[in-house]
Amino acid sequence: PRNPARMAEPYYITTAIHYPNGRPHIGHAYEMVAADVIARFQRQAGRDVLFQTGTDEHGLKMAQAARARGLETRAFADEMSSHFSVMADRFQISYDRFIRTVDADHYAASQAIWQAMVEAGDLYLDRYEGWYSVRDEAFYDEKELVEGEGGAKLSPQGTPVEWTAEETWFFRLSRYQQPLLDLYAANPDFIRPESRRNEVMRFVEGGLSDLSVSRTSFDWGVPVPGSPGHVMYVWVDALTNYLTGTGYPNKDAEKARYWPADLHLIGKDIVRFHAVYWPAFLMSAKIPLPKSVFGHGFLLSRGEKMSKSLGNVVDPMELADLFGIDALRYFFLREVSFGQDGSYSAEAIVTRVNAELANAFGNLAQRTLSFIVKNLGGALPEAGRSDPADAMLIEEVVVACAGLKAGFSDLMLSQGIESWIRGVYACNQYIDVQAPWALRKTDPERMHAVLGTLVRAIRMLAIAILPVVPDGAGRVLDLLGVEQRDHAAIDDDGWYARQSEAGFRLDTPTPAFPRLEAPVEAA
Ligand code: ME8
Repeated sequence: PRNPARMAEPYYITTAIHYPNGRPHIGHAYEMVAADVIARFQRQAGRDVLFQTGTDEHGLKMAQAARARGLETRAFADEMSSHFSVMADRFQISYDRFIRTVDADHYAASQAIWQAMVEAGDLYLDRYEGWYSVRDEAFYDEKELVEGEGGAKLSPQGTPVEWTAEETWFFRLSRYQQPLLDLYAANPDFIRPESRRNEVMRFVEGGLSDLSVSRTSFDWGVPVPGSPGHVMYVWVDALTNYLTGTGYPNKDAEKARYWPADLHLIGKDIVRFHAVYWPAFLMSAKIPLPKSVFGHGFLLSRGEKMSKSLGNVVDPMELADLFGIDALRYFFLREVSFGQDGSYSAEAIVTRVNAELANAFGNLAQRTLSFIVKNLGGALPEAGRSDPADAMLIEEVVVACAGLKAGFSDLMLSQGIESWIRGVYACNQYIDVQAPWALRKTDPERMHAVLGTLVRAIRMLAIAILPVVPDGAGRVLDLLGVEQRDHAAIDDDGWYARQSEAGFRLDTPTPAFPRLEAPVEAA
């Protein structure tokens, strides 16, 4: 049987897999939401999407966090990972797989890529002596370290480092300097945004040392095949999660067609791992490279980096209780220019969401639909005497939705939404100028045309914004009786005729985007 989804072009998108050494924070929610919006948008555009997110559960950081709580590491990982999957579900993240690095198929994939790197002659045993940051799970060169208070040595990320000396396997990263530089030169979009690309190129141009890729001082990790006492360096197995999701090493796996990934969406602090180590591992293992890596910015609470020590971590689940999911999703993508850092506060969320979602779009839908229910008994207005203003509005809305599409295709998410909101504002201007309520007695024929135009515009705008606010936009489409299969069809105007012919009637609407109240204690 022909399955249409199988014929569509695959699109594989991943988030970073998150360390569940603590509860999820707003940065984790932000990353998942951004990836989810892109995944939903690509599905709507007809791509056959595979979307993976999950948790990164090995490494010293996890082992230490478990020990600090007096728990067995696996039990701790099970419990903490579930907070991330619960959060993903709460935020309407439409992932196809929530991967855990303790999953059996992930062990198989990690050991297979290891074996392939052995076969390439890229792994050798030696003694590692150098600096390690447990917080970053990263090795640093002496020359990269910075001085902290009291002369303490810190990583460039400002985290403590400790001297480590042990026998480990090394990966011949030094071999890949030129191939990596060639990769960046040939594929300007491999690393985005531009600022991150420049950073990575400078780092690689500065020379690459071989990388320590196994540990012997603890055992919480994927065992190195044929090398008792060694577990893989957590980043080797973590990065491999992207391959695990496509059934690697089984080339005939159901999901093998999704590799290479189209987009690894990650934060700016881990671009080096994804744009240097990962392509080098893959080149060594003779596996095709992902098409692009995008390093998004950080979400900061009133401009400060969130951290447990600063005591300003805000639980995303609490924010969800306060504001609702659509509001947070909209705020994250609208407020922050994607790729740059952004700041959030309760006031900023309330202001943005009320102005654009509740007042501009929500109210447009609410007043138009309730007017139709009250004055036309809910029947979709039949064509009335049209006016050039009607065609002009539809044109403005078409352009606004096309702008969203162009922005989203290019990962310019906030610019895409900005284009969309211009279409909403155009509708509000139109409704004020045309004043359908005044036409009710004086010119009902013209009133019909105005309401009909608005219904068409609202349908298009709701479809366009669906990837961002699936609940509210879905509710508007439900009210209009737009079926699921038409949720991708922005310019299908046959819909309107079909609905009218079928005698469809609107029900009394309730607001799809409620106004928010500023919470006192969260300010
Ligand atoms: O780095 N704002 O996990 P992680 C936005 N396990 N994004 C943020 C953020 C913030 N304030 N804080 C963190 C890891 N992030 C590894 C990844 S991938 C094979 C392994 C982002 O839990 C961060 O940049 O520390 C990263 O992309 C993700 O959250 C998980 O961070």
